[in-house]
Amino acid sequence: MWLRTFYFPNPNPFAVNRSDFLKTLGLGALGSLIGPGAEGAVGARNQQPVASNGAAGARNQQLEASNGAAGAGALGAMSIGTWPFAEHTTRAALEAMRKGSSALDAVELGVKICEADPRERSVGLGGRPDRDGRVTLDACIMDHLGNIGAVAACEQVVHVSSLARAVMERTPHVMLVGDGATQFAREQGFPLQNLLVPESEAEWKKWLEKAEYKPIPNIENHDTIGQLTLDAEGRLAGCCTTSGMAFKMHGRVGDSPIIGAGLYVDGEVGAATATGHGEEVVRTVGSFRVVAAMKAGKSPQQACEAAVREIHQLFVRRGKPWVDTQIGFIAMDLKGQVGGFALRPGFSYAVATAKGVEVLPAPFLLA
Ligand code: SD4
Repeated sequence: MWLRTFYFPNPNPFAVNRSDFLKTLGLGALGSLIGPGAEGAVGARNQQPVASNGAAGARNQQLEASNGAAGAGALGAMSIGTWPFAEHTTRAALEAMRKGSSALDAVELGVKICEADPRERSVGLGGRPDRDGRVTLDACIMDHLGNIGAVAACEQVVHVSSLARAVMERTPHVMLVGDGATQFAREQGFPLQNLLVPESEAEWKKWLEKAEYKPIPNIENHDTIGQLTLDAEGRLAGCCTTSGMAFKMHGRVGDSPIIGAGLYVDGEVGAATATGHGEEVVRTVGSFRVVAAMKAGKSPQQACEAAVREIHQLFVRRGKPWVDTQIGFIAMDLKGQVGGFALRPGFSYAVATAKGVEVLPAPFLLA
């Protein structure tokens, strides 16, 4: 529920930017049918961020210092993941790595916990459906050697993270989508099942009463899980898995299964993953941007912040509203330093090291 506020501080967010949002989705004509948004007001709000930067900077430094202290370069294996639910998934990944699992096995094991939990309504089983009532999942996985696999708009498969890994390891391709992904799952012996739980179906039916033709970027209680692992041998891996935006258009794919956008791993530098408004993360190749900044010398914390700032600058340059959107990144480097940063307040991430597991609030750019 808090995310509703997080993403939609305006009690009537659609009045602000519906036409812009639809234009973003290439639905400008529909946007004009619905009516223009209050772009003028949005433009004014775009001027606002500078005021809050100082505060975010201060918070950043604090967080970086504490993460530096907790940094596990010297502590062996570690894992970080988006949102508080990653407390469990990172702990599980860490325990697996302590028992000898590779970073890749551990990250898959971790996110699968979330995918299997029907109470998590934005990932795997129980994920919210699209506007047609179909649950379609997106996922990708990447290891320290640049091996990648992804599935998008995939139905009937709970563990799309494992399916993405199967694409990586058992096909000559890097991504399968829609029916092709489900067909591959069937061929590989993945169980197929209905992913729509009664709670999500009820929400969808409620949504249908108005059926506002606008994917809502997060009415979720929590969100996409992006998780990163570093094993004791210094191997990095990452996985990102989601049901995407609730009530999206059927066939819509966000950033989460797109390597470079929702996830990127450079085995010689570090790794990053994203959550939030996927269209904006795809537009800016967000996770690659974070890793590239680390490669250029920034710490994970600085790199996440730099990426968010650049993305925000692009909103401003395009004259697009940012007030109703959210983007968050987390990152980890080979030394075990971690970072997280978001466009708006409310994002948090879990860090599991030999010292324990903690959920950290991410600093943000705009209050
Ligand atoms: C998407 N990035 O599909 C995902 C979902 C998400 O906050 O993280 N929403 O756009």
